[in-house]
Amino acid sequence: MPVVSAARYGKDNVRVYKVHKDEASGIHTVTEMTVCCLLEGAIETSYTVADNSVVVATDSIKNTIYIKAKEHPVNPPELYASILGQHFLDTYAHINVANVNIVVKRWTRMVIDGKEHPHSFYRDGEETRNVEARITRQGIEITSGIAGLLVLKSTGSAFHGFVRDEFTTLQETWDRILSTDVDANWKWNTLPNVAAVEKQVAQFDKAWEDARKITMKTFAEEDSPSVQNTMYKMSEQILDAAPETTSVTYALPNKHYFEVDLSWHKGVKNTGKDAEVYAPQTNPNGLIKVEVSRS
Ligand code: AZA
Repeated sequence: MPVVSAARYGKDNVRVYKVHKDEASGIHTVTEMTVCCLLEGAIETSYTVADNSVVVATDSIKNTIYIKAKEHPVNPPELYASILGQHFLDTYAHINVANVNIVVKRWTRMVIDGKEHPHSFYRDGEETRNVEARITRQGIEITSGIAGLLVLKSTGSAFHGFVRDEFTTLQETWDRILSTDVDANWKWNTLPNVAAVEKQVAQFDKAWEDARKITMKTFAEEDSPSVQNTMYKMSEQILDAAPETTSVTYALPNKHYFEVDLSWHKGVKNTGKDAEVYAPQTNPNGLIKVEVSRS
């Protein structure tokens, strides 16, 4: 007879907004996030024999997401994810794992006439701050990350010395456009419980800020010999900046910008050192991934 070898279920795409209103100053702080919470445990019978007595309804999981957001801080998202997941383990003996994923959108405070506005914000890009937490009775595994940070540099990138074979048409280049959509993640040492997560809250925000800075500074300042080498240098620095992490991953699409030969029009020069007008490519794109761990 077939067996259920893996199963998880829950609510995905739960959108949550929370405002903190500081009474004294009148300053509001807002957070908007999308939460996915999937449970694992002794739930096989719900699949095999329609035993719903082991099922916490996904609607209840959604409600729990709202209530826990009301009762507890939602920042940093690593802490909120841990608190939410721990609730299910504390409440249900047959639930062994809560997988909580959070995607936080940007709401950046407006600066009006040089002053930070107390309650107005704008979306400065599609970049998100992400958390994937796996909460178990043995410990809490957390991976934090950045996704959707679109960057481009108009020079300071090269790619040469690569394999040439019968299928190679790509020319070597010592000066090219480099653009990518940054997806970077850093995995934390497993923490024993929510109290340990709470103790290290400052590190989560610091690592996120450091990872953003390292990614952008390295991207901007380095003369990149390849995406591979650049992402390795970024990973090394994040491991240094966040000693409680075990590994860093990057996934970087290489978003190509092709030169356009315009010589057909009155001999216009638009290639090599004369290139100014390019054709941005939607697809295909290179995709370069790495995981860098402490040796
Ligand atoms: N890495 C790069 O940085 N650029 C490339 C590659 C690669 O592997 N392949 N084509 N262009």
